[in-house]
Amino acid sequence: MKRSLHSIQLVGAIWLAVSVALSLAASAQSADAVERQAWLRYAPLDPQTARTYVHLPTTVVSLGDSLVLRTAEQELIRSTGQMLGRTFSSSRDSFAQGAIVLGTINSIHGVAGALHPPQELQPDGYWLTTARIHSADCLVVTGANDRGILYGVFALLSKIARGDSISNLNELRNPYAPIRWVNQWDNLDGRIERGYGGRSIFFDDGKVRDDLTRAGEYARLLASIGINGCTINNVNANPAALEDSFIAQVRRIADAFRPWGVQLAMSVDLSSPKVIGNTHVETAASAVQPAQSAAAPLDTFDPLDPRVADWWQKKVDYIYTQIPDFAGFVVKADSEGRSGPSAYHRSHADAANVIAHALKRHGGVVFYRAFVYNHHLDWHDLKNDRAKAAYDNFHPLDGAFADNAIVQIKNGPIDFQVREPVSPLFGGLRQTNEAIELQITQEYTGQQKQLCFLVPMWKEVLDFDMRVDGKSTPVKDLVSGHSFHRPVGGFAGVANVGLDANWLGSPLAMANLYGFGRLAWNPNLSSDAIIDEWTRLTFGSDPLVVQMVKKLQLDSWPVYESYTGPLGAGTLTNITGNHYDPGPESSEENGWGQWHRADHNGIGMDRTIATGTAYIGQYPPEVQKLYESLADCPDNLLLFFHHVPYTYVLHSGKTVIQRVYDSHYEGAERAAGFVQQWKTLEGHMDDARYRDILARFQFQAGEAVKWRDTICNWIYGVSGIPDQKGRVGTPQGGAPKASVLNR
Ligand code: GCW
Repeated sequence: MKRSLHSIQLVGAIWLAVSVALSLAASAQSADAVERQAWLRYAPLDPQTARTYVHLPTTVVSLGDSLVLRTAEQELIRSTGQMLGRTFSSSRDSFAQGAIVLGTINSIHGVAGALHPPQELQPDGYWLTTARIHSADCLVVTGANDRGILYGVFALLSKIARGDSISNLNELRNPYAPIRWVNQWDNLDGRIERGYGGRSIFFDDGKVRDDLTRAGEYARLLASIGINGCTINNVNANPAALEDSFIAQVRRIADAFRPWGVQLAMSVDLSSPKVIGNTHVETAASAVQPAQSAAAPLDTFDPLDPRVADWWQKKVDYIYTQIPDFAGFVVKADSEGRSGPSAYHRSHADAANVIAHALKRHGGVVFYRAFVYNHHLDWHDLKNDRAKAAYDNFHPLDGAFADNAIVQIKNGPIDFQVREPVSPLFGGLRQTNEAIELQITQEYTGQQKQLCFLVPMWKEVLDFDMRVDGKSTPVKDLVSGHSFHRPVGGFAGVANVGLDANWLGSPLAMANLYGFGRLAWNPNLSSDAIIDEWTRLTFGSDPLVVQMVKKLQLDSWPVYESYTGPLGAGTLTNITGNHYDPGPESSEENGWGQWHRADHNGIGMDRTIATGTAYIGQYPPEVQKLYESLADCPDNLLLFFHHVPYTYVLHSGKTVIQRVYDSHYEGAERAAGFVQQWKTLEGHMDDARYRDILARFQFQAGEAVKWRDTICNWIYGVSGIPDQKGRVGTPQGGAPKASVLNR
């Protein structure tokens, strides 16, 4: 009897444990599902705000039946219903009670002939307006193409989610540039190079994942911010990605993207023709099968060899049989050990053009990365300078690239550091298409463990006036093709989202993905406007939350800079290792060229024309003038351009060394302040999010102290000059540290 009672109790306990575990799993799953929506939560509006949309018609009439238009319709119906608590439904032609009408401008003319946009609608542009159609008041969402309609729907939903008025709508928006892409650095085995949000959403164990739900969800997020292309694999490309059998798998990813108007692109290795075989397909064939028996690889990848041209053509033709809307390729060549045209003494233009030519008949494009440099530079030679590499390699080739080739240029001349000047190459190409490459994944800016909202940095870059020919030529106009009337151009953001519920490994870091898309759509938006949108969409409109989240985001880059690398000192992080921890010694005495040239007498790279590497000479004359003289050079880039004694007095009146000490102490203090500021939000959001982000700020505060102490002790060790405020280099302060650089 006793035993059976025990076993009943045991069964009961197990049942309870299992059901608790199941319900926890279920609620965890739903929390995950919400997190995955990122800024597209579309939470129910408070009743008062919801009432302001009472006149929004609940009938949606779509003029057409394309895949993207159907996506737009479903997104509108589902999300308005969720936010407003009313039932929206689609109808073929029921205008009587008023309707939200979705259609291209041509199809809208079929029902409202007199409706003309106030300015020309460009591809992907949208127009939200009102019209009388069949004697009923209608809200019209139109575009030049279906993608424009989808973007218009997202713009409308964003307004409602943020409680903006939609009465008397008349808003026409065209994208600033045709190219608005993200790059993913996903390896085929499922790891992501410089990815901090989990494993690949596309690949696992050398294959495309069976479950591509996340790929579809990602495309939805991308579409909502106007991104129209996504490169799915690492620019350090595995040639196997171009095996025919692999392309047949990649086709499923393109299928997941397509409803959202996101076109798939791939990174390719230039040596592919020599590594993998090819199927001989007829382009006209209706049902081409993946390779049964691939031809043997070639014995060359020389871009000027006709067999290589033929190889690329056949490969590209095959891809288009599988993925008819394939967008194109990204190429990293002759860089960091990748193979490249130098193997055959050919130019980068030769390499780009053989691929561009193969893509041309299908409407595809090739991005050729300008991130080409020698990573075995002799560090003893003070005239050597990695920063000069992109311009030196590509400026002489201006005009030699095909019309559907685009040179993809990182924002700065080194590599996504916390502070760099803009790459001079933006001003060095007049007859070549350009795109700017920005890094959303925070490789050198805290790896999503620390907050660093990059939109203000990107704005500085995009607004920087290069003064080509002494005229206004801001970087945003150079890369979008406006300045020199190029056929294409635009923006590529290295995103590296992963399977984590919050995509990037941190909920607040998602503002960078959002901000990249918004800037690619319109670089004239302010940082404040972008972060305001993102915060309201992600956290709702509680004024305290909005104000505080915005403030923290907008403060985060300057704070991160102040404790990791003030005065443009370059890379003080561990560059031969994780690119995260402080490691100032690792920058020097190696061939990577991310040098700061700190020694006992001074610090900084002399890049002047007069006495240094002459990097400054790559800029147009007005910009040269800004940086060449010590007197004019802005403090925040001083050590990027000049080698100065530690006692050099800045524009601010402080010496360099004192500024370094003060900046690190202030930065660490401000990072600690983030914790206190965040705490004011307790009870203003769901507890899980509140605690998660609090823990991140607490961690960051500790990291800032680690950075402060490492850098301050290091620079004291190198310079021997103590902190005037007694924090470093005194018995009370940090101990001096012997440095390999103390030579
Ligand atoms: O900064 C470096 C990164 C590499 C990256 C490279 C590049 C994909 O550390 O991981 O490789 O840039 O942009 O090609």
